[in-house]
Amino acid sequence: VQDPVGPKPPDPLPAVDQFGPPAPPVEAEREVPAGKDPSPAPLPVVEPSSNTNPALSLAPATTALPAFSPSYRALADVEASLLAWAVARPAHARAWRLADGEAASAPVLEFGAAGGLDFDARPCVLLIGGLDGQALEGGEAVLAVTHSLLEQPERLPANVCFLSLPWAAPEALSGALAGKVFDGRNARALDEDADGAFDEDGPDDLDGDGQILDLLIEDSRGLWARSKDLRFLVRAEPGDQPRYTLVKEGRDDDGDGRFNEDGPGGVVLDMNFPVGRRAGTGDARLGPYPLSEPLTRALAELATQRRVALALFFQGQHGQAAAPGGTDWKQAPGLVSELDRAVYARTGELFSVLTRRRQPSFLSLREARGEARPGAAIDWFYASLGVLALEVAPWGPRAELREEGPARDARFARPDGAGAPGERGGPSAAPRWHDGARPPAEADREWALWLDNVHGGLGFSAWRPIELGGARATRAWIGGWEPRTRANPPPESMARCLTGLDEFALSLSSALPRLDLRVSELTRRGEVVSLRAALRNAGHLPTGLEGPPLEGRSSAGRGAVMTLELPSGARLLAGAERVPLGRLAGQELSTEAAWVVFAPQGSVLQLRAEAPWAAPHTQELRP
Ligand SMILES: [Ca+2]
Ligand SMILES: [Ca+2]
Ligand SMILES: [Ca+2]
Ligand SMILES: [Ca+2]
Repeated sequence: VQDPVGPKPPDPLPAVDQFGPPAPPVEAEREVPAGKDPSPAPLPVVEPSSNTNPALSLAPATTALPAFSPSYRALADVEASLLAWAVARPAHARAWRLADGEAASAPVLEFGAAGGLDFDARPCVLLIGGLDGQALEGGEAVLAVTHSLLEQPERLPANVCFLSLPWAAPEALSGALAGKVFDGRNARALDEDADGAFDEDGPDDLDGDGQILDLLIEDSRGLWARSKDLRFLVRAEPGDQPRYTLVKEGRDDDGDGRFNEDGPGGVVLDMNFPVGRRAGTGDARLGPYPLSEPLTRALAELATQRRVALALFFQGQHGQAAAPGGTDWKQAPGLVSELDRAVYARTGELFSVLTRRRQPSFLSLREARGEARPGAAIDWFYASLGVLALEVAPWGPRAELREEGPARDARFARPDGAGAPGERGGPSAAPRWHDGARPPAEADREWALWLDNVHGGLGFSAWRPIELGGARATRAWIGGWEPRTRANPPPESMARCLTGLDEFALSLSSALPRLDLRVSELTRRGEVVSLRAALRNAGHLPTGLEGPPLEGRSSAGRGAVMTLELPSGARLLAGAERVPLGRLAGQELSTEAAWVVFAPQGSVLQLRAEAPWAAPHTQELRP
């Protein structure tokens, strides 16, 4: 599954089943004794600040944050917003650029609660928008979450650092905003068809209507056939006729018989990571080698330098929160280990509650997207760094379908008759368009429900015949989803599809583990000191993840650790200097460790606790 690139995968922890089936809510300060099987509680939702009366709001450190309202905006506007927010919140935020000095760099806002540890020593939450190069609404999601968190900085969890990158793929997002880039590729020129010419055959506006939609070409070897819904296609099966090839609207510019086989760009940054690349062999979007692009390399370096606990990638058009597994089939064991699936299931439930969207509690990236996603960033963040990485899609058919209503089919209510079968007259007319045997794929059915019940049936351009010219008399049709319907939300849906994402990000980051040392004995007899201590995880998420189920790993590694540091003149008589405690679940108390130390009077011992997702904690002991 994983190519041998990037940091070593995390080591497994003792096989303690810390997560069983979901349990009813429990009190926040429940303590789970060591060795027991703590039943998992739902992750708590952070309540809105109780200090809601503006007259009573005396938080002095803040000035007015410039207002924010979601819309389609350009990179310069994104960057200007981050700079303005950093100026308005000097105690909490600073703005900088990732891959500064490269052709494409991405603006960053780093922020967190005032006071406490330096930002780069804190556990870190990444909020990344549009790394797929398509999700402009992902950029708006990161801006909206960031703005909401900075509006009430007193709600920010202590000692957690947030890194917001709203436009993580600036070249492709700029292209998407201008309607020129459709598949998320950056500006690197590639010769996809290896004919020695670069970018010689990209999409064109064939019918001059100002839009580039889809082009359907009748082709006996095509991969697509009709469905029962005349708008949608299904994957062709043996015996299906006629069949179609589906491409972006365009002509065969170089006359090689293929359409749009070498368009502008480039690499999809979200597919440029080292995990699962074999599934995308021959797909130029993955790039020539893992982390080949300056921005993906800079992002990976940043992630390895920081203590990243949580990474939310706001992108995709499935409207759900997807876990790693971009190449996982439903039945396969999958990239995410059993133990970690339970953690992901709890985040999925939290997402459901806070966004009021129905979704399966565990959903792999491949299931959510309905197709393989090789080289996906979340797969690498999870598999190599043990990060709780999720793809959160603000937009999707369910973003506005929160309650089930009676289904209505707007195709029969269109006054202009659009949606009627695309036919040509005469004896050579194409077979009727709506005689497909199979229903559309599930995703298409959901989008059809949104289109008809929420969007009044507008936004899908009915297939209409077009002359392609050239030697072959090929039948072809232009049609499909119009811009800002399925690939990105209509402008009026933008704010609605971001609802609840700020509370989701805040609740997850507030649930990160917190280390609490419990010293149960500290006694001195002459120069001999006896010490007993345990470590409690006072947060609601575990201290880290197990990582993917890979063979041949040793069992030391990513759990919580207590370390006893002695001053000069002192020495250990019994007990270990470094005590690995394994992974601690939310609220779990570790087993107790004991030490006997030779320590002259006046010695100061340091007991230090560390864990992958938590701020380190040191306690001074003066026996
Ligand atoms: Ca070429
Ligand atoms: Ca190209
Ligand atoms: Ca057109
Ligand atoms: Ca061509």
